[in-house]
Amino acid sequence: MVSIMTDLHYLSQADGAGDWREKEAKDLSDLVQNRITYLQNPQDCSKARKLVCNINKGCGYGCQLHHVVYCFMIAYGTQRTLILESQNWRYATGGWETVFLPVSQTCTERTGVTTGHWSGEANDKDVQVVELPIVDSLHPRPPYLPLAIPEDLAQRLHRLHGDPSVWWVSQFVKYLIRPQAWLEKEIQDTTAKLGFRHPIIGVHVRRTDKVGTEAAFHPIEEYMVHVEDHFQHLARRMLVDKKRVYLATDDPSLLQEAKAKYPEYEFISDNSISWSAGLHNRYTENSLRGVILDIHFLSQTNFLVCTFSSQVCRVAYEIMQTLHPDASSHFHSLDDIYYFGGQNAHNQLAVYAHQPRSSDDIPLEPGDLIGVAGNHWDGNSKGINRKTGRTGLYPSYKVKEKIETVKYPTYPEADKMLNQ
Ligand SMILES: Nc1nc2c(ncn2[C@@H]2O[C@H](COP(=O)(O)OP(=O)(O)OP(=O)(O)O)[C@@H](O)[C@H]2O)c(=O)[nH]1
Ligand SMILES: [Mg+2]
Repeated sequence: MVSIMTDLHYLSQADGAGDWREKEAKDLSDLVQNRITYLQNPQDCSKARKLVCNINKGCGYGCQLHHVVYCFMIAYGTQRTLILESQNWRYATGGWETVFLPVSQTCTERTGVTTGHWSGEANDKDVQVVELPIVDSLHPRPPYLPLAIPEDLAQRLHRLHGDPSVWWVSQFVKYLIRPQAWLEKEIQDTTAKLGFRHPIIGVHVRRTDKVGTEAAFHPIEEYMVHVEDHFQHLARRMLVDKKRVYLATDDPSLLQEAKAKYPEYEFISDNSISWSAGLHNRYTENSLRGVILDIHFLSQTNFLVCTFSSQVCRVAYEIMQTLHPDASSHFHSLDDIYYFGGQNAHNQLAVYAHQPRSSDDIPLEPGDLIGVAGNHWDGNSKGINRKTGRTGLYPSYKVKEKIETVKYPTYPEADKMLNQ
């Protein structure tokens, strides 16, 4: 398996295909970033159509960032400038701009001639300022939601990336998290202070309030099996001078435990960040700095081992996509498959027939539509066959992803500026 993966890696670089991928990834990202920049900086803010999004969803940083991403995707889909309200943010009363650049240079006021709550793109046509609720109470639901991708980029994305849906999400994250100067410097200083260097594998261990309620407890040993596996994989194509692990966790006792149990590894981690991540200190500016740094370093690793039930790791995985042409396979999740909270159905298409091997299995016929619920990471996935209505297990290799495309508006004015 490892040798096939290594061959595939080298094949992907052969014949200049690697250079093509690098350029195509950059071109696509530039295209989308430029469109977002165009949308966010209307010449006359008083006339601009706006979508208002308040960051203060009652949840953690990863969840709130995804909430803003969801707003942004609908803003892009309805061609409205996103107005981000973030006063009295639970992490920083000063708001979003205490850490990140404002989402617009020219238009941050929500004022307008008419204002209304979201009631669907067509109904809101003549309303200048539309307020968006959290995705959980969104009605009607527009087509502009993950995991769909825009039709005008679909072909290129399928050619470039192993998971175009994540790539699309990652473009909004990329724009949103452009750091303020102090944060940029903080990231550089911390990189040096911690001795963050490649190759390195990122491990995120989500504990405290998550365990037993929303996710199961996973001992460090479970993560390290995959860390060791992947270092063997890396060693076939690069020099692994030292097995470095970037450890991010909200459990401050874990670093000592990991060091004691795995002396042949170098654990890079700031224990004071873990202390600041506990529920009692969580909603503070110091903790915000910590989680931003942890996510930054996780995204910079060669490979991520974590639980995708946590938005912290899903954000890191998304950012990782903006740093490589295709990092869709650079992770191992101990629990969920990738998802976006509030997403539309995640479907797959059966490509091979399947006869049940036991009562846990469901039959498949080529062409059947399967709503996937999860991957058991043992060769099987669980889901519902939408044709037969039966729920159960099936071999993961017998299906392929069905990626929905949505007709998003195009941005010819923005694209023209890019080509000049
Ligand atoms: N610095 C740091 N903070 C963390 C870490 N894990 C969790 N946290 C904190 O706990 C919060 C968890 O809330 P969310 O970001 O919504 O993520 P989650 O709880 O894992 O996922 P959901 O329950 O699905 O929202 C984070 O935003 C951080 O504030 C970690 O590894 N490092
Ligand atoms: Mg949470």
